[in-house]
Amino acid sequence: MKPALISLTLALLLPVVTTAQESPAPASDDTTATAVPGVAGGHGKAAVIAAYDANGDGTLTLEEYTQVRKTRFDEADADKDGALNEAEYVAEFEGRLKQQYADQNKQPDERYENSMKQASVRHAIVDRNRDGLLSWDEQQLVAASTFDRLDSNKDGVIDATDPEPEREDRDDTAGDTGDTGGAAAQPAN
Ligand SMILES: [Ca+2]
Ligand SMILES: [Ca+2]
Ligand SMILES: [Ca+2]
Repeated sequence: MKPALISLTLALLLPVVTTAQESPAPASDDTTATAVPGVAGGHGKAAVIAAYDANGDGTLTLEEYTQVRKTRFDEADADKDGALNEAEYVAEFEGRLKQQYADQNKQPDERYENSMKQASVRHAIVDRNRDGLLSWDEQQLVAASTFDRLDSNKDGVIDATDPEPEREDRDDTAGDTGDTGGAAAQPAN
């Protein structure tokens, strides 16, 4: 069983179910732990392309990335106030995590619980102005750094010609906010 393929397939099948950054974020935690040879990390470049490449040409533009994320953001915004509170953010994340576990015929385990805790931590991190709400502008800040990191040859698009970034771990959502996210993303096991 190849977690990378599974997460890719999942991402392709459920492109619009996610939101805030990060669709591939949860998958990554899992695939990272189970060691995926080809796709280091899981929410690395390939997973992100698979999740956001709207027209399926293998090239992810910033426009596509933004458009898909906006759709997901709006879907997660349950009370339609234009921002994601922690509950909305975590609920969206859990939806993806559950789907991922179901796809792999797994039951929620310790890693699941850790991932959920991380989601709450991430919300606090990406909420730059600490008003308890992840605004679209704040979301865009995170996304911009993620896109820039994955566009490692800096030609404005993410595709097969971009060398895989060296540090692609878990900062899909947390971005440059290393410390907290990093610690949380390294479960005891
Ligand atoms: Ca909201
Ligand atoms: Ca905020
Ligand atoms: Ca590129």
